[in-house]
Amino acid sequence: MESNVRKKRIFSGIQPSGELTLGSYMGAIKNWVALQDEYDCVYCIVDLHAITVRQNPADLRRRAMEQLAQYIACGLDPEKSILFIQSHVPQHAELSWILGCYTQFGELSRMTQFKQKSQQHADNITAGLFTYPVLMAADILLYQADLVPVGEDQKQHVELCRDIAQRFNGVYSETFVLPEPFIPKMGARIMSLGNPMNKMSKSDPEGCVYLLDRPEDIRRKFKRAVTDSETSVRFDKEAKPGISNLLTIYCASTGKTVEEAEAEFAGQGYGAFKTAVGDAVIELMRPVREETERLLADKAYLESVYREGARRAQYLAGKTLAKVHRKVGFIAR
Ligand code: ATP
Ligand code: LTN
Repeated sequence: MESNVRKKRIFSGIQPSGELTLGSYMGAIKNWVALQDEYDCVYCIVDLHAITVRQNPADLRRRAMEQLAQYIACGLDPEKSILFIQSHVPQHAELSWILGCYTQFGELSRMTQFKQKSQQHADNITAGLFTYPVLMAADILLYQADLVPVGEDQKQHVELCRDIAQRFNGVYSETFVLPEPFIPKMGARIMSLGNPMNKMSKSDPEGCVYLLDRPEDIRRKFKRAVTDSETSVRFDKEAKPGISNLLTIYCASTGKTVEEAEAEFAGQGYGAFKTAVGDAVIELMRPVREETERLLADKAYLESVYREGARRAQYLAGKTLAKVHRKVGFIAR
């Protein structure tokens, strides 16, 4: 009765398509760390996904390594969780092909991220960009994940994954666990500092804070953050998107509630508030940056982590893929 005793499984991943940001930290990684003790966690660096838009090979390689160091520096523990690089586990691409044959063209056409990215990269709308969510479904289903901790923007993809799994199970009997998105209450959607109507994203250097930014850069970015023409620090997403975003960041950094933060800055004006938010983020990120730098100097250790991670991931992924081959009607190897 293995299924009754096993801890629930978590899977999540981030593309090494840019430097990690405060958005990816607060929307995803922070949660990943908190879940490590209670769940059986598998965390991936999804480099196959990254090449759905053009990447410079040297940058991609460097960023994948940096991302692994950052995962560990943020508190992911390779002794507790499986940390690995997607292209090291061939079962992801293999299952992705099979699942693509159980996914409708219409479903993929409706994906918001595809619509956005195909506008951003209008000269290079590849089949890979279109089938991106199928590969993501393969990531999740290979590990029979129960929960997928992600930011709000990835909810639609996890729901599609669930639909594909349900369809496959319906045709061939129970094969995949149906996963659910797990979205944080505070920090699900961190907005750009330059334009609080847009999501904070890696590809917008001034609007976003990178985990490896120096304190002086962080301070400058918060000083320049777009606010509004009032003076009161009050949470109101519609009327005050900039201030509300800063409050979200402040609370997610300090653990304070919105009410506590509003009271703290009552009557103080925006200048003092922005400085305090910047300082809170600087203190939050300082140990992460220092530990990342230390780890990057120890390549042998990082290599041992991703090798061991790939070995453990392949074992789990291989079991699911064999089951899928059997169900679909392939001859056993
Ligand atoms: P890109 O700009 O290349 O699309 P990104 O910065 O939007 O990348 P990823 O790094 O691919 O996002 O996202 C990693 C994880 O962090 C995902 O789970 C995503 O939901 C979450 N995330 C990313 N940006 C934010 C944000 N601004 N607020 C909350 N969560 C976010
Ligand atoms: N699509 C996600 C990254 C991603 C992912 C996954 C997240 C790829 N595979 C599996 C959770 C589970 C993104 O763009 N942030």
